[in-house]
Amino acid sequence: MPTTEVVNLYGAAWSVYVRIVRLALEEKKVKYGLVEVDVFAETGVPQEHLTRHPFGRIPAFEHGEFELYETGAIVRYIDDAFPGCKLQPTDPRARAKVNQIVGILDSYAYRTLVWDVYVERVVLAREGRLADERKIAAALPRAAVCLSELNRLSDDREFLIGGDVTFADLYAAPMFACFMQAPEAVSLMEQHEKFVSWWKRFAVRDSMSRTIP
Ligand SMILES: N[C@@H](CCC(=O)N[C@@H](CS)C(=O)NCC(=O)O)C(=O)O
Repeated sequence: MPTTEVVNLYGAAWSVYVRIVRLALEEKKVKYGLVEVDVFAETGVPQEHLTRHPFGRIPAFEHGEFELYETGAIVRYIDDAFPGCKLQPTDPRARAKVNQIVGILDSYAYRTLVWDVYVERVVLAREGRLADERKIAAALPRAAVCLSELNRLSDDREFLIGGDVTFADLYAAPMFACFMQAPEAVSLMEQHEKFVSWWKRFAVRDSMSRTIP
């Protein structure tokens, strides 16, 4: 497979899922171009983007002629197709735990931490709009379960699972980069020492600095 073919990522720098893919590319040291797509444009999702991603989401990815969408498929392809560090452990139990954490982040944490807390509390305030306090209040107990499970499942080592960076870190970090800006995060996080230590280490990683929205 020609790894020298051009890699393009279609999306927006603010997007959590785009950042997950960018982190994978950065960690694997793959050169890529980020092509801005505004899926929230007043005129709707741009028509040419719907040919790449019929569901109108970001990111979409291409490597030469090869096209993909869905973050899980994209990061697995990047890990398999390019040389460099491996982003998935080979040990079956460690690999299963990475997949479990990714599943939790995808299915439960993203909507709760990013949309229901960060967007309501931080983004709307930035835009001078009022937060939906009921939505935030309803999200906090769900956020507490996410944090307690992520803390329980994570190892007390350099990364969430084991001594090497994995998809678990790459999925969690962009979500926590948002969530940690909400004042509510402070009290929720303080009970989860292992997870807080991980965040402090991972937040200052080079790949994180190079992908700041
Ligand atoms: N299942 C998709 C989810 C991607 C996703 O939800 N992306 C958000 C941005 S972070 C998006 O495109 N939102 C636009 C919308 O909801 O209309 C994936 O894994 O790639």
